[in-house]
Amino acid sequence: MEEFVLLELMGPIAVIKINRPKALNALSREIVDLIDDKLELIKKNKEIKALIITGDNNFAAGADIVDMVDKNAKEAKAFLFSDTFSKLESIEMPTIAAICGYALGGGLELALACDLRIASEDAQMGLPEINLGIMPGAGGTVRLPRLIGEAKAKELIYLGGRLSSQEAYQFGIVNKVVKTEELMTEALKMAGKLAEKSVIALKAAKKSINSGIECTKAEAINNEAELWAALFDSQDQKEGMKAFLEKRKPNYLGK
Ligand code: DAK
Repeated sequence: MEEFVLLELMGPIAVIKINRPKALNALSREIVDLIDDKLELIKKNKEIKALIITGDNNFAAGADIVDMVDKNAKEAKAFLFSDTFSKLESIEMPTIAAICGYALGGGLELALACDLRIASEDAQMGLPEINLGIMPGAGGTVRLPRLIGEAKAKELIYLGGRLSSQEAYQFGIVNKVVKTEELMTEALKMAGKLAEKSVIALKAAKKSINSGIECTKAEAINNEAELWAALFDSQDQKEGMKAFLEKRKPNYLGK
């Protein structure tokens, strides 16, 4: 049987690959559930320090329209992607979406739930739901305006157009554009750099940034100070600062 979602472990880096090429990796209920299963496995594995999500030739051309066409409101609600995308967003380790081909609708929303996005030069991104008589419903109207601002997000969501990777870079959706054949090498290189850092410092930074967006500025500053101070009870903080003073590379243990 065809495996629609693959999980590969490469030392401290986990790679989730969506593998449904016949439908351009359209996200069926089954695929989202499989991604959820992989995220649960990753959460339990303390050796994993960074996660890459990618797709075979295409990232994902959206939620599966065949699955959705006949749904009523109640059924559409139960189709639910947001729990899995929120699980991805809040997973402790840093996450990278390695985007090739199409990342549309729910596909782009999946990438938006990642911390960082690298796109190949042939990638195309957009939220075309409006062209289907619906709107983005898995974080698109929430995460995109926070990421790139309201005006640009409204332009993309209202007009339902597609952006090239260069345009997506200019919009601030992707962090980096790379040659198509170098996408995974570059994503692994970035994940490798992340894996060399103190995992607890990275987790604290992610927590501070993610929660800071949700609360008031004063609460965020307070929260940041708590998370920052807590790092001083870690071996990694001592190692990082001693290594600097001893002019050597730090060896972080994640404690
Ligand atoms: N769903 C199902 N099948 C799809 C698909 C999709 N999203 N995208 C592509 N395919 C299938 C095509 O039907 C075709 O299948 P066959 O005809 O070969 O059987 C095959 O993939 C190849 O596609 P094309 O022949 O169309 O290929 P082209 O190169 O000509 O065009 C394209 C590629 C990506 C431009 C085009 O396929 C396209 O426009 N696809 C639809 C893109 C789209 O509209 N995506 C947004 C879907 S709506 C939720 C919240 C949110 C959502 C879901 C739930 N809840 C809160 C519960 C998300 C909604 C969406 O993402």
